[in-house]
Amino acid sequence: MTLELFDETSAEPSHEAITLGAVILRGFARECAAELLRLVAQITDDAPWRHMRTPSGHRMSVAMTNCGTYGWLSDERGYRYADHDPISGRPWPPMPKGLFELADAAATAAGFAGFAPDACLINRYVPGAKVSLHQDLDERDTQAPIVSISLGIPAVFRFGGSTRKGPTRAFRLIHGDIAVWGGPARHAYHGVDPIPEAQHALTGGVRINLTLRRAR
Ligand code: MD3
Ligand code: FE
Repeated sequence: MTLELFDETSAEPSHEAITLGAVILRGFARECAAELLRLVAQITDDAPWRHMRTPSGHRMSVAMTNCGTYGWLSDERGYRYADHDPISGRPWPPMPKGLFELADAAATAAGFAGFAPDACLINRYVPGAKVSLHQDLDERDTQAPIVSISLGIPAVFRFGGSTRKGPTRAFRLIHGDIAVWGGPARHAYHGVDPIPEAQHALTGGVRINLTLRRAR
């Protein structure tokens, strides 16, 4: 395992290549982070945080919601995208234009011009919450990348290969980082280690991650 070390106070945005098709754009969302958190608060007024259940019945430690035309769901029927929030019966809140444009700009900076996300899964982590190693396989468009925006307290993100076993590399994702995952990295196994206790001026003791996707 390698833990990528860097200076958290570094002001300079930078590109950090992970593997072919994957890059971390350090600080790409730092300046608009407060605005993004306001947008998340508006979204969760309409489509509140909820802990979904895995198809096997386990409650996920991460709370989730969505915005965009499609939202990702997990329940006893499996994993899928749906155009309505099953709690309210209404369409998911629309994807804010600024969020769409930020994701498109990040994708372009990573070499994926023309990204047009139609779904945004929003994850909320409290200390101890985690996401086990998994692949993102529910999106129909496998050419499009996934753009991930990290806000609030840090996480250790784990990146593996095309099988669940085998080595993983760990990367620390902090407030304002954007990661783009496409091409050969698109179907790699990945996860998030249990989040350590921390405080952030804008989010308190939580981490928010937004993943923008082309679902259909
Ligand atoms: C690498 N979220 O929502 S974001 C997920 O931090 C998810 O909340 C994590 O995994 C989080 O599915 C990780 C980074 C990420 C997202 C999708 C990927 C990395 C990826 C898809 C393929 C490869
Ligand atoms: Fe994922």
